[in-house]
Amino acid sequence: STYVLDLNDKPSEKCGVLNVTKVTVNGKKVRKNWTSSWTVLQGSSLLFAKGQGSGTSWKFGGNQSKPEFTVDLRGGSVDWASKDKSSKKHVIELKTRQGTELLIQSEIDSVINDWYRVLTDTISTHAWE
Ligand code: I3S
Repeated sequence: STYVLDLNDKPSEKCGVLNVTKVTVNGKKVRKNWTSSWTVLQGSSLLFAKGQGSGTSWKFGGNQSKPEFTVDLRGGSVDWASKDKSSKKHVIELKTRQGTELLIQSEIDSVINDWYRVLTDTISTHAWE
């Protein structure tokens, strides 16, 4: 059969390992705690699970597979973090409508650039929900 690859298609699912810390929860500043997280985008939800390295066998829904936390991207914003937010490079600042702010980071440019694009697209796709 024939496969057609639509290059304009926006992915609604993506996963990978990112370094993540919360900086604000429900509008309250919290102490940073960077952890490596298995990160899954499903529609307009972004799920984080505590990293088991880059374990590809890690699955949500299974026994030890509870997401650590989930954020709703609808009505949120994404931007590159300014230098005062972190000394790390390639840091994205993600703000939710619920008043949670996260920093997400990867040492690998291409990885963080892909996430930046996908998160930006997701937020604009779901802007009016
Ligand atoms: O923005 P901060 O407070 O300089 O963030 C750093 C601290 O959270 C530090 O932990 P403690 O000060 O709680 O021990 C972390 O180890 C650093 O990674 C944080 O800064 P970066 O610049 O890496 O985001």
